[in-house]
Amino acid sequence: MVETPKGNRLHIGIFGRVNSGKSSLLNALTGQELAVVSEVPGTTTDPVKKAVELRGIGPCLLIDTAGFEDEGELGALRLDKTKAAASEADMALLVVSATEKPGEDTPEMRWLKIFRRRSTPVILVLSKTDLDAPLTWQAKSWQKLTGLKPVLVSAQGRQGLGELIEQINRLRPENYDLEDITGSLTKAGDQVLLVMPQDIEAPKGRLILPQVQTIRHLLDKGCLVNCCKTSKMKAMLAALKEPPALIITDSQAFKQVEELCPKESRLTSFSVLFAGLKGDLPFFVASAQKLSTLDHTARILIAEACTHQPLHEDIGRVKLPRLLRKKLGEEISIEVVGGKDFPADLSTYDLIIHCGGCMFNRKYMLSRVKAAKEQGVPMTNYGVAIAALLGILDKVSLPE
Ligand SMILES: Nc1nc2c(ncn2[C@@H]2O[C@H](COP(=O)(O)OP(=O)(O)OP(=O)(O)O)[C@@H](O)[C@H]2O)c(=O)[nH]1
Ligand SMILES: [Mg+2]
Repeated sequence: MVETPKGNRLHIGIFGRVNSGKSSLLNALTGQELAVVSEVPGTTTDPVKKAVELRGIGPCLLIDTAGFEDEGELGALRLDKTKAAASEADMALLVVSATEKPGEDTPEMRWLKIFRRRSTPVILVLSKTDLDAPLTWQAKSWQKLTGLKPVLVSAQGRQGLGELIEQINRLRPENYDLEDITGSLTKAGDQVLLVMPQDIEAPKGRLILPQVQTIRHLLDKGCLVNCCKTSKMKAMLAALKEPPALIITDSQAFKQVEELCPKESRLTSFSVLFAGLKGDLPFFVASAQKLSTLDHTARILIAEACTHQPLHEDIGRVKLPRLLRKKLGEEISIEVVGGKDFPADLSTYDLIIHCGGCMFNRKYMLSRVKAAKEQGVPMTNYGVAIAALLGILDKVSLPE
């Protein structure tokens, strides 16, 4: 039997305070006593990784971690390992015991921010629900604080595990392996250069998912793939015999890369390519071009799939409004909606800007596109709108 390579397994990290029931959850999910459980806080010291085939999920790698809030020098070392596990996780189960009080100033809230910064999907698990605790109130309080509806689980009573598996399936990052990410922009044998700034947002020791998926896609397509950081682009171009057919970079590095881009090469960005995977790219681009016709009287709807609490430098609530106000004027009207709250009447808006929709499937995104089209309202998405606001959209090559 050929083993599923580790890299192709869904990496599910289990995080939470010491003694919150993380190891017990791993055992309950697998139905085996794989991790040591005890009432002594700090039982798990190093991340425990188990490659398992979970019923209803498929091949995954479960990562049990040392709890947060560990004291002492050893604690700092453990914390580093937990952080490394966090950057490896495709999704995170954030476990909070029903015996703990919800609150803004809790380790869970701090870790949630870390996961969100990395765009890691999080499932909040309220554990030990067999114990005497005001569960309904607890669940509501956590939901209010995090925007996430907790899944109620008792590892001991084996309750709530089915619901948890359902949530994992609903939130698991979509596998784009079969999608033609670069579409008409590449063909077998083409030389493609990826210029990838590795900034502080990039997880330590890893590439972010869109970069990994793009590389895999190009390899499968039979392209000749080269990668470098922005600072090495000049040296890379000099080392190549011919200019690459396509150069792909990040929106933030676009201007710099464009200056060095040979005239024979086409240029595009990761966010625009991924914008095209979910949604209607030609419509999104045409709609974003409307930005140049709007002024200070504009009414803009920003729609987010997630219902999470606004974070500092959140794209939908901070970055995008800032760019929009800078371009159109401080007094423009911006309305932000989250989750499934999408107004039925869109006719009062001049433009809709939707998030990438990683929480929605393509079908659902397209139903919103259809509603916008039917009401004659332009709709674009974050990646395309940002490219337009930065003045680079007309320089981006688009796949057909
Ligand atoms: N009643 C009840 N107790 C539980 C449940 N899950 C875990 N416990 C108990 O909680 C204690 C801690 O459980 P662990 O699974 O070791 O917790 P952990 O989060 O891995 O702890 P550390 O590794 O120390 O960070 C143990 O005494 C478990 O028996 C549950 O569903 N119900
Ligand atoms: Mg443990």
